Amino acid sequence: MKKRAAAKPLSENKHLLRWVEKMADLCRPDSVHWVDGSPAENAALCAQMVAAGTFIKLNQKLWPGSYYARSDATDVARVEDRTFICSYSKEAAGPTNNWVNPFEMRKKLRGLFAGCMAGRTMFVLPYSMGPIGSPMAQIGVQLTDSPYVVVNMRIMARIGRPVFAEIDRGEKRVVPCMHSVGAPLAKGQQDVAWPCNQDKYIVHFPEMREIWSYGSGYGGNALLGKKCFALRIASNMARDEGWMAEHMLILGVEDPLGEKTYVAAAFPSACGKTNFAMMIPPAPFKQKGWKIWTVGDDIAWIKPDAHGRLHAINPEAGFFGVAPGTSQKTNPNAMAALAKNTIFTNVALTPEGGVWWEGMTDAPPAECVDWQGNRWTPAIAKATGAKAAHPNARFTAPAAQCPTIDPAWENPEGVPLSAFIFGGRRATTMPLVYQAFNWSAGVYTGATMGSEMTAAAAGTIGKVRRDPMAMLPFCGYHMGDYFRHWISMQKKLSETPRIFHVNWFRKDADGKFLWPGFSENMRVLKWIVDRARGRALGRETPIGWVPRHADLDWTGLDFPPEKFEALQAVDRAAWRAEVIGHEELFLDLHDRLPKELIFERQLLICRM
Ligand code: TSX
Ligand code: MN
Repeated sequence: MKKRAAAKPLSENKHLLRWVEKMADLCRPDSVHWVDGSPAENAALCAQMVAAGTFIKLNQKLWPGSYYARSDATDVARVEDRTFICSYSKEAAGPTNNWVNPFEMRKKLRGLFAGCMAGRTMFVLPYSMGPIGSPMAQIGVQLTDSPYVVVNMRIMARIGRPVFAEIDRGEKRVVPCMHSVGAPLAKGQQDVAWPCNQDKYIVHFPEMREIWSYGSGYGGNALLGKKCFALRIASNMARDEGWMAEHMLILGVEDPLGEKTYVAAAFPSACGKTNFAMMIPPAPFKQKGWKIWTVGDDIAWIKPDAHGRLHAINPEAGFFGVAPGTSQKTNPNAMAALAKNTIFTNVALTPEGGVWWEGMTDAPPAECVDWQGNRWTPAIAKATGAKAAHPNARFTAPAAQCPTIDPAWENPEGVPLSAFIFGGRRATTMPLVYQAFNWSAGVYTGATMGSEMTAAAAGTIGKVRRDPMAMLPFCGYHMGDYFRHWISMQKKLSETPRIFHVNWFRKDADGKFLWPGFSENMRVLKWIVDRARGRALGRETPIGWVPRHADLDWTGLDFPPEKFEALQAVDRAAWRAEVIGHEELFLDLHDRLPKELIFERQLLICRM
């Protein structure tokens, strides 16, 4: 066997040392690098990637500390059809996950990983999801042959020496994560800017708490702490241990008395989750003393405390946000967060060495280089429809740089949750806001949520795609068991958070949005926190409690009662079709659906 360059381990943990040795023997990298997480190490990795053509250093006057990357054109998003939950039994994974027998999958992976890191460095990347030392934090070690992954994970998680120290304390189980871009280099072979493999496998072994990812260097496929660990593996841990791993933003609402109310919210993609997490109240609300604080924009780990109140942490340390559509108008706080020390992937590069994406400014630049390296001008875009940035282009930005980051965002005990908000993008049927009658009705609301397809395949426009709790691609086990776990959480709680459903996207008969959204959502959020604190009125409808026009604060916005009635209307004919849609979802999950949800559906039908 070829001799590997000697590496100085940064941990004394025997299991870790033995595993690294075993995996290096399998993957056969040229060298092994234990990641210390230092600024010097990060600078060296970035410089190495600039030399290799993976990174372009941006104009440091415009974008200090920031870099630009273009991925392979075939490696631009998560690959759901190549994502596998390899539990011992197929039934445990459920009908909405891809399942392969774990013994067969291990055999397959051993073949794929044999020699897969030839010509490359294997990084030993320790990371903590959640503040290091927090009782709610979890630890992983990712072995990866991608320096791009290391520098992104440095922003998205806590990495390096302090995590090795935590591992050596030996109090927490470590989740082993294998990752390779699947592009070994023969002796003397020239590397490409974005190595990857057309064959991709994103594999989870839920009982073993283990992740294997092959063939992709992009986002959720490769930054294994995020979707793979913090949602798919953590959802299994959470079910077994009595907590919750949710695809939710967390924000704090500060009222004029200085009291803070925290809420967690789940939305399907393309609903503006990051915008909502960093929302700025309208001017009259600001003047009165209302303020929104950001805890997280994507994932919440939620656990009952000793008094039976739910507390949440953001397991991440950064934002891996969709760039297109992000602007000073839609999200000034995100723009401030990404102004420095940020990695941009698949956006456009301007002649001054800056970045641009669709929706960033009102006027596009006169010319730039698009995400595939081609010259792009507004005229070319008009003629060919070419986008400067890929629609899934991303920024990787430190959460600490967000101007509204909550002072308690790294609180080891988390923040107390008073409400859950579910939402969807719905042109009809769903009112701006309603409050579920109780916990199980609220779980039903989350279980049946979804978005209407916009520009999807022909014939599907307007059809609702159900995405329960926004967890369909992220729950690492049977969705029916997941609903049961939600229902059962109530038994652990002295007080359940109130549950709401919102829809910023209802349209009038002419197809125009009825609600201005963005900052104006503060009016809805105020009603939500006032309801959660028992200080706002509502009206009972068949679907839940809704505000009357007079129950919202309209200072500074002309929104007539008639328009509000249209926005809040509960149309019985539309809801009849809606509950039939719920039944379709339930049929797929029937064998493991908790009876509470069947009963909730019956009650809803009876009330209508
Ligand atoms: O993020 C959005 N939010 C949440 C903000 C806190 N978006 C963007 C979604 C795409 C990712 C929204 N789009 C929101 C919203 O509340 N609402 C809408 C729909 C909308 C778009 C444009 C207008 C109004 C509504 N323009 C005018 O009224 C002028
Ligand atoms: Mn997400």
